[in-house]
Amino acid sequence: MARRRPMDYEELNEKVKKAQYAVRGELYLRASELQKEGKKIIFTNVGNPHALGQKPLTFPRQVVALCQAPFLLDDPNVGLMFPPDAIVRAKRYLAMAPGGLGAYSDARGIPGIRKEVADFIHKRDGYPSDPELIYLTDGASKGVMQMLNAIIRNERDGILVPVPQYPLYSAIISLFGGSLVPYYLEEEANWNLDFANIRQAVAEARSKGITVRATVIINPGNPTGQCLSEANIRELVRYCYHENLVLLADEVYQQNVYQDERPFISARKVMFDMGPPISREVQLVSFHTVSKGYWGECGQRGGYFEMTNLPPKTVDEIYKVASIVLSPNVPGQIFMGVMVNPPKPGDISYPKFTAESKSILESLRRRARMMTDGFNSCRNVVCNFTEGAMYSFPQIQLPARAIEAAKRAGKAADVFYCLKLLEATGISTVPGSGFGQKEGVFHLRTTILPAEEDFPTIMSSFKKFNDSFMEQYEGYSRM
Ligand code: DCS
Repeated sequence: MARRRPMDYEELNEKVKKAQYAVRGELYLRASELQKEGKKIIFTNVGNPHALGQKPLTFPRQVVALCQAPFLLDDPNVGLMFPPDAIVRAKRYLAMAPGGLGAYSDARGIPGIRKEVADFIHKRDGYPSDPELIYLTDGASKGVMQMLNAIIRNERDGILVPVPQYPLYSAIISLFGGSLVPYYLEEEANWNLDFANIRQAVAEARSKGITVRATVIINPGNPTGQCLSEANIRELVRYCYHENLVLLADEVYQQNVYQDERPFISARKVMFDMGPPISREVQLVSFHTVSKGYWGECGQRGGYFEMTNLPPKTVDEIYKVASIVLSPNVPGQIFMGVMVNPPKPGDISYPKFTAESKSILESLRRRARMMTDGFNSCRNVVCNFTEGAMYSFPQIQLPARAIEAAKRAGKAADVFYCLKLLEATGISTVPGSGFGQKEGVFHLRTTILPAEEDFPTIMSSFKKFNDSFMEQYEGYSRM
């Protein structure tokens, strides 16, 4: 028998094999196959706005284009192609980045851009922010990875994660060999935090010998789309204080808010508003990105995290680990700089920038509404309104016969439903089980990102499929 080699499947790191990431899982793979066979697929499995036709904002692309091709700045016609404020901004970034975009930057990111981020946070929250505690990253994902890497020591270290959750968290906790401690969000209360659930989750974990060290919040929520109230966040911060937990605040959807009662409020502002001792004690790391909002620049991989109340020696260790991979990508850093410091009133590019961003955000708001209403008009489907983020997460109430049919097919019931939906309509979604859901309750996640003009067709094709699926399995059950 041939000997096993180190990278044969059987010999791989078990943690790698165990990690799961449903956003690009079975449904996505099947959708890709069908696409190769020539079927038209609507990829609503990933929050990837440009892939579904969203146009990039003009100003940041102009700035980055000039930084990428600095020889254009010496062209006598540059003023015919680029507005003067983009030219000024590109020159400023180039002056901040010795060697330009082709050189590694500091592992924490370009200091001048970290200062822009600190100014943005100060203005947003009303409390000054220190650029030394802000690290730029290749998207928020890398920041989350760095933090969980620093926190998780062994399998007894637990991280409280909301369920349903964005599977980045479960996957990374698996990769680093920690324990995920799930706390359920309350679907009937529009996916709000329920502290009885949190306390129970922590007590249960502790009884198994797990040290709960951190809690994650995703606000606005993915996949659940809720915007947390200030009171809810305050209670969570207080809980972190009492239970000695690091708070990891995933706030990548802070621009994506589609209701007016609860505007976005950062965990950091809530914590500082609470005053000492909490504001000086609770260790908080907040994450942001250029991938979401009305930017949607997912492929540029720009992000940052800000650390609050982490001691200098810890910050140094995180710097050291960031240094091992040298530097976050530099164009992504420039996108972040422009995102936190966009054109201001009076700038030449301001009217265009505002018109473009407003139009994207208003359309997302309309799409959030159309999608929720569309789902709620379907048989056996109930859906909370997408208050924020980019997703709709309807509950699909599957008849017993459908659940049995899924079992016979060797599939989880929601996977079975989503596969049938894909085959019938070309709509590629993610089954709720990829995010976690209560036993016996089924969901799917779709983005609200398809082009607005395609919505009526998509929703009616969904309804047609769903209602006849329900008809088939309910009718069958009456036989
Ligand atoms: N945090 C949350 C809550 C996210 O939804 C995502 C991306 C990220 C972090 C990481 O984004 P970046 O690394 O690009 O900054 N969301 C994925 C999703 O659910 N669909 O598409 C991407």
